[in-house]
Amino acid sequence: MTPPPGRRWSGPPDTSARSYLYVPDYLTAPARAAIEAWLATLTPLWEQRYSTVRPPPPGKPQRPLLRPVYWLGNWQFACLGYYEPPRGVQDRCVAAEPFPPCLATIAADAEARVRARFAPGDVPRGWHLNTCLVNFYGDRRDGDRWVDAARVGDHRDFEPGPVVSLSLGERALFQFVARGQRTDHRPARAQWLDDGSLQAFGGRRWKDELLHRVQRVDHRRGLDLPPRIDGFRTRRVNFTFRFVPPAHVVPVARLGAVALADVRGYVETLAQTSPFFATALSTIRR
Ligand SMILES: O=C(O)CCC(=O)C(=O)O
Repeated sequence: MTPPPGRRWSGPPDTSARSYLYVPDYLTAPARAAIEAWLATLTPLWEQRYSTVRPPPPGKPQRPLLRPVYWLGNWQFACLGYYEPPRGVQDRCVAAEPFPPCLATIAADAEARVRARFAPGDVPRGWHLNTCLVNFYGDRRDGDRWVDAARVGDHRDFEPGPVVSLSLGERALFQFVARGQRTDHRPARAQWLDDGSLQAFGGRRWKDELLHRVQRVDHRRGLDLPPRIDGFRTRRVNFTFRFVPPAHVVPVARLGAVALADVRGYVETLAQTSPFFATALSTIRR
């Protein structure tokens, strides 16, 4: 933003150049192999947008999310609403599995890169990457056709501080856009997120003023990434690392009754393959 003629700008400094990072070819071959081996052990969830045990909000039809997901650190179930401080913090972030070693190493390295580069004011006190959303992008089977579902609409990530994202598989067109901008308008910034790349962004401009989206994912390499997911073929996996203040992460057993009823079925499903959620389930069955 430029100051009005004849006036010195007294607003907050523009930190957008410092507080953005893109590292192509970030992932080494051994790190990739470890992540793919870990991915093969997962059973992602294909959540419904709203509760399946209560009616959806008026005028909002129930629908499945566009893609299967997995969360680490804490699980933000879509039916509880995503973490959105200051008001949307209670019963939104349910304690989940810790990062496996192959992702913990990357989170620690990414944190160090962010601290070394980003404007200090864009890294809140206590910020560390304790949450990860694993997004599976690909084609969904619809009867005897495959439908491309590899995109994410305009949104903000409300977790405080920088967000770091690691991409695997086909490259994705990631765009920062002004609010209300039509899809065919020029984005404020576009970045192809290549296979094995790391992106990080923080600060007012990237986190608060602009929205971001995944416009499309290439379809060039015929990839079918792990794990096997019934009715879905994955050609890109994205790991978005974030920070949720620990005080806002709640063990499943401490959820309020309504929230617990909303997520119990998901926790039962996760418990079939995740020792962490099997233990969590045993604490609510007593
Ligand atoms: O897949 C990506 O690159 C971005 C995902 C994203 O925007 C999000 O998880 O909030």
